[in-house]
Amino acid sequence: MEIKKPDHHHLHLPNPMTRPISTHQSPSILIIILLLSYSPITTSFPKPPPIPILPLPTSQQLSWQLSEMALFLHFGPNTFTDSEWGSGHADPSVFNPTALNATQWVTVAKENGFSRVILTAKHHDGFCLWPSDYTDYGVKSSPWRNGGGDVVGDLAKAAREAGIQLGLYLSPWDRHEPVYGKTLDYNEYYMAQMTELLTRYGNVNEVWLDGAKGEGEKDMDYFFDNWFSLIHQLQPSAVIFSDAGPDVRWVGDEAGYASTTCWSLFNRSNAAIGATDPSYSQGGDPLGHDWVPPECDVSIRPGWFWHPSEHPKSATDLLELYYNSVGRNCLLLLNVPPNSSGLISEQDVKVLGEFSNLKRSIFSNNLARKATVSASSTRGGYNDTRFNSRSILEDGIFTYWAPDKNQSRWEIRLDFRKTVSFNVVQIQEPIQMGQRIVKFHVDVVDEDGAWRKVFSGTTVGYRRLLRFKTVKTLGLRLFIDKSRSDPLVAYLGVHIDTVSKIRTRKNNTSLLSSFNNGSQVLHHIVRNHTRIPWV
Ligand code: FUL
Repeated sequence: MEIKKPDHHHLHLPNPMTRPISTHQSPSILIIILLLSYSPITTSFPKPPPIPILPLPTSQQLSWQLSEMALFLHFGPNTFTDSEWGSGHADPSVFNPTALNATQWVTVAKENGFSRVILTAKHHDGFCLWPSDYTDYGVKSSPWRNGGGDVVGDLAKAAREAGIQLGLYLSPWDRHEPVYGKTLDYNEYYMAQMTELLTRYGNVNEVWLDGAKGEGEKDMDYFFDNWFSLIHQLQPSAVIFSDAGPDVRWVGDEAGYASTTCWSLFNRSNAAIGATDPSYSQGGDPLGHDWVPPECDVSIRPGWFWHPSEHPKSATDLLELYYNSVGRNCLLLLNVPPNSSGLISEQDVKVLGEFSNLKRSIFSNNLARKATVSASSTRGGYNDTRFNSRSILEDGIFTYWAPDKNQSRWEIRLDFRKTVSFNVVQIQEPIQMGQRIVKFHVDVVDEDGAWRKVFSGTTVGYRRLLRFKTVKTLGLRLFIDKSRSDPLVAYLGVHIDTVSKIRTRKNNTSLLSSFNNGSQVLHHIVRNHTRIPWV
């Protein structure tokens, strides 16, 4: 272990590696120390930070990942016709929300920790929630505000005022537009609409595309590369989401679950919109050359659109989703569909409030803050506060522990000094330096002083949340067993969760809670002619 300052000397834990420095050093050692202290070399430069390991996130991808949770808003004629995939022939007169208030949507997002809202500006039915110049099929033909309303405009304004980021979903599949199926004409139409959305409403931080298309639909090509260039030109701070990136990838299911091994590394050349192997998307690729992190889209209700007969999941279900998405290196995109009056239903608001209270009660208290922290080594030496192991107690990813080079052991240790109980550990990597950790494990010390493994895991990435049966212990150690390069740890959290039901899953290194309300999960999704079983 590194040499500690006096107040850190008193480790209470069994530590075979610690050899305290004796005050009765041999005379020759004392002479060397004296000589060194009179050395004529007076300038010493700090050790530079380690080299980041490629591939790396762009600033847009970093800002996306830091936003952690986004609220998805599916809204349109389907909300009024009790349907999911509108035919594209619903009369625009059906669209008539009596109390639409985008400020309410944004407030619900903000109060519950969602820093981004993403609206279906156009879903598969082709109905435009903004007054597009290129079609009459949209709000301008509806009775809502006598055809003078603009849902995208209202949301953009409310989001800007609240400091919430905005994302827009423009469905490629369009069941209304007559030129759909004529490749050149439809691509021109689509890009003209995209231009309207990206030039009229200020900053747009995410553009959401998907490959969904019904059976037997007209065949045509989408000019994705043209679309991507246009989006990046018009909105340089936006990330583009699709099955295949380029900036953010679909996680491979619509149940809100990522794989326990989850890399932001990915090979875009192995993926195609509408035809990516979901298992590839779920885990990412440890050998991937591109940084394309995963986003988990899932609905709070059984459907994506609001239906009078459906109800939201419970707060503990949402907590479960959080563990299995944000807690596995993903962004959680939770769909909370406004109802036919144009508001997020009271039921959903209540559940979201309960969920954020649960989350706060678990994660606002980090027991590690009361512990003495030490590490197997520190880059630049113990006194280099930039890489010191105590950095893991600071929130965020921009301060981190870094070990010395060429170490055979990478370990961070917490000495709690008195017995504590916990069942959740969270770990964060400074992903701006690349995703590094391949394998790790966590030990705690038993009453008889022996170390016992409570968890072994694979990837970490931006955030990894681990649950296990409650342990009572004086100490914890995190071992990085395998890493793509020297491992870096930005945060280590130790928490107690009294809500989740913990159970052990066979053939899985992780211990998971059960998903309480399976009936509310979408068991199948249909994506570009493929039925993908729920995972
Ligand atoms: C899918 C669509 O088909 C669903 O209707 C929904 O919008 C979901 C988020 O994406 O591909």
